[in-house]
Amino acid sequence: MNEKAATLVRIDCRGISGDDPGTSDQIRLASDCLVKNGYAILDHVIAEDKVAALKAEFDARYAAYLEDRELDDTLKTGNRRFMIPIDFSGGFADPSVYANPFVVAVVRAALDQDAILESYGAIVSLPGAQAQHIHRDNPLLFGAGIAPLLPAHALNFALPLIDMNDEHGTTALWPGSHRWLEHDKTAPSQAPEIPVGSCVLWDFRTFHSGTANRSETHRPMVYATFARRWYRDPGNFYKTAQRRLSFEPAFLRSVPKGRRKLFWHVDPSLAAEDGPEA
Ligand SMILES: O=C(O)CCC(=O)C(=O)O
Repeated sequence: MNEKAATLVRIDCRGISGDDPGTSDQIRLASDCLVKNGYAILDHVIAEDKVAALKAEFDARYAAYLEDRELDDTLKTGNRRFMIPIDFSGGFADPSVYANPFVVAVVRAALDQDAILESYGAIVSLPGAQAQHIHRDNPLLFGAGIAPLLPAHALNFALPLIDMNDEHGTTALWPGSHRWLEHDKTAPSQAPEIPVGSCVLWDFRTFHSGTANRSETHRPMVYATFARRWYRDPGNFYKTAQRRLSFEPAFLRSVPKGRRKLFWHVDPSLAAEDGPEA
């Protein structure tokens, strides 16, 4: 663990044994960081060359989405910024991407063992995208004052396909804001650099905002929403053509043991079939 500032904790996953990451102190630290700060940064969760291959695949497959217009299956989330569905195929169907062992270990520690993968896609900021409005991913549960005191009910995972930094833009986060009723305009934010191979996880309640993309290239980041089994994102999927999870039936059969439960809201038999990783 390196500490840059009081609240900017980064977990280096290279030191974590892949056999049972759930038992590692580093994963516990990441989960504690989510509970305390509302987000956690995991470095070296995935090989950089794998992310480079994903970027090439993304550009080839989703070229039609790289324009400043909302389509039936996309959502405009800010100036020149869009949420788009990603199919579970090719590199995007690699379990080390959609259900990375380190990420799933943190998710299961911070939510529970029954957590699901609720939606999967990408957020793309186009060149020249302005800073996004400050927001939470959804309103507080029950719209109630007790909601900031509760344990997390959903987390977002963001895996940048190019470095997230001041030039390409990153995601600014307000530490501790998952415990706020309203945004505190006087509170400072953090705008962490997330290099290729690293990722950031944040509590659905944490205030955040994509920063401007000052570069001449688009900045895609893969996202996955992990949630408690009963929760469905009520705000970001209101158009008929939008897809939370997009896959061919064969995909579910390819999900390895130890990960199947992430999909038991779409096929309950997968929970019964699940077990320790093979
Ligand atoms: O683009 C980003 O860095 C954050 C995006 C985001 O929070 C959103 O689109 O809701």
